[in-house]
Order: sequence, then structure tokens, then C-alpha cells
Amino acid sequence: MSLPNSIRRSMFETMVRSRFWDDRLTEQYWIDKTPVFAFGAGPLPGELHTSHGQEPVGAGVCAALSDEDMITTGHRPHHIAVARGVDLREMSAELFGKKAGLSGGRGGHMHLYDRRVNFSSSGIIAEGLGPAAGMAFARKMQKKSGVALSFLGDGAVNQGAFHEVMNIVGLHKLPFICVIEDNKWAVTTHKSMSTACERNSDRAENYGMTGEFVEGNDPELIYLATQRALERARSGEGGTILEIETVRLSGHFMGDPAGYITGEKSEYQVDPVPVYRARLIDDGILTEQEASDTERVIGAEVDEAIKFALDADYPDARDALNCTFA
Ligand SMILES: Cc1ncc(C[n+]2csc(CCOP(=O)(O)OP(=O)(O)O)c2C)c(N)n1
Ligand SMILES: [Mg+2]
Repeated sequence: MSLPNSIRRSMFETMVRSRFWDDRLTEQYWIDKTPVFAFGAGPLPGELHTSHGQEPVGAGVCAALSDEDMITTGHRPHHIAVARGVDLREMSAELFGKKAGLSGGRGGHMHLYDRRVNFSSSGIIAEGLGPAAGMAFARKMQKKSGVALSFLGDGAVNQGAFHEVMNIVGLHKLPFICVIEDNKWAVTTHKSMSTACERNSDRAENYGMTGEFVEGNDPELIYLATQRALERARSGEGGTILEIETVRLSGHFMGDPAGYITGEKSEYQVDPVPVYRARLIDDGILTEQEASDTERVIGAEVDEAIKFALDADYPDARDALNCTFA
């Protein structure tokens, strides 16, 4: 099935926006961090898990969603946040610890929260599953529309919370999609060392859910699989475990040289952004000129967001204890 040209172009734009933002963040991250790797130094302190390679997941899933759908995700949230339309300026300011950030600079890059687009993320892996199932439960009981999606990695899926939540989702036929981003690695541990089965989507049947596996890090197949899962959720058929093959092009976080990814490297590390660009040009959806123009315009938008963040004020130290609960 062929997708409308407008959706294909829009997914390309989303992938470019996510990639450029991660590239600019990477440049900023390294300022003042070396020669001895100093996590806390520079304008962008702390850990940074970029989404290089995983852009098709955010672009493909989010292009299929409606405004009322809800997302929770984990420690590698950029590609999903960008695709969902979280404000790029406020999100950048959040990473740089600025007052103009989504949470006043308190959350940082793993804790992005934007109620306007029903998006949240957490650095505690698999943590988003329970809240997402709760949101799905509430919508079902209130007879309101809205599907809850929780994204997690192939490593996080081995958390106990996954099994508890999938059972509840299946039992109550909740409007829920569990998106598993299978990039084959959890920090330095390969999936074959941590996971008893080949496909986590195969587990769905035992929870009373539908399982789908999407191969090839392909935004169009991801979009179509998400549409099917949304239709099932909206029509009362219940939840889906949507497992998506993707790739982590960088180390686990900035500063990880990923020397442990050895033999399979060249086959594994296919960059999906130029692949999709070439495909749209081949299919006559974009000309080379239009692709370059898109990149130029999005590059300027991203630069502007980073500049906004760099120029913004830090919070007042006297406000440090505001918004704390314990
Ligand atoms: C509950 C919990 N345990 C451990 C960690 C440390 N941790 C952060 S990311 C990660 C691995 C995640 O791997 P995966 O789910 O495959 O996501 P990926 O990094 O590949 O995107 C771990 C163990 C954590 N953040 N939360
Ligand atoms: Mg992983």
C-alpha cells in the first residue's frame, strides 16, 4: 500500500528535524567536556542519549496519531518528542537547564513533559508503561477517545513492569500500544544475552494482545503498522505489542565509544535518514533541490531553537526548592 505523498514528505521532514537537533546537541555537549571527560561540565551537563538511527520510529508512529493520543517514553526520547511536536525551543531550553525550559530546566533531556501534546518521558526505564496503561484505562472507563502509547527499548522490556502492565492491558482490552524499539543493545549488553525469545512481539498472544513486528527501520511500514494498532485499539479490540527493528548509530550515551559493537557493525549501522531521502527522490516525491531546501529550512529552525536556549536565563537559585515534594 502506498502512502500519500504529503505523509511521506512530512515523515522525511520529521526525521531530518530530529537528526539535526541531535547533531547540534552533540556539538554543544562536547563544549568543555574534554580532555578528561567531565559529565557535569559545559552548557549541556549530564548524560545525553541521542536518537541517531531511531528517527524512523518517532516519525512513523507519530505521523499516524491523533491529538488525543498519549505518549510516555524513556531515557532516549528525542526522536519521539520531536515527531510528536514538542516545542523545539522550550525543549532545547530544558536540556540546557534554563528557566524557559518545558519544566523550568529541572528535568533535563530524559525528563521531558509537555501536556499540550500529551507527551512525557522518564529516565527510569519501563517506568512509562504503568502511567500509560492508567491513561488508557481512564479513557476506556470515561468512554473517551484516545489511545495510550508507551515506548521502551529491547532492554527495558525485561523489567517486571512490562509483564504486569501487559497482563492488565490484555485483561481489560485497553486502548494501548506498547512500542518496543529493538536496536539490539541495552548499554553494552546485546539482546541475545538478555532475552529468552527472538521476538518480544511473539509474547503478545499470551497477554491477550496482538503482536506485530516491523522489520527494516522503515518509516512507512512503521506508519502502517501503527495505523493497524490504532484501529484495533479504537474499535475495542485491545492492545498491541508493536516491536520495531531499528538501529543505534551512536554509543549508548555521548562518550561511549561502543567498541563492543564489532563484527556486525557495517551491516547493522545503516543510516536511515539518507536512505529515506534517496528513496523519496527515486520515487519522484522530492527533487534533489526540494530535499536540500527542506534541510536548509529545518537547519535554520533548529539553529534558532538552540540559540534561544543558549540565550535564555538560568533559573534563580532561590527557586531551587520549588516543585519539590519531599
Ligand atoms: C530501572 C532502571 N534500571 C537501570 C537503568 C539504567 N539504564 C539506562 S538505559 C539502560 C538500558 C536501556 O536499554 P534499552 O531499553 O534497550 O534502550 P536503548 O538504550 O537501547 O534505547 C539502562 C540499564 C535505568 N535508567 N532505570
Ligand atoms: Mg536497546
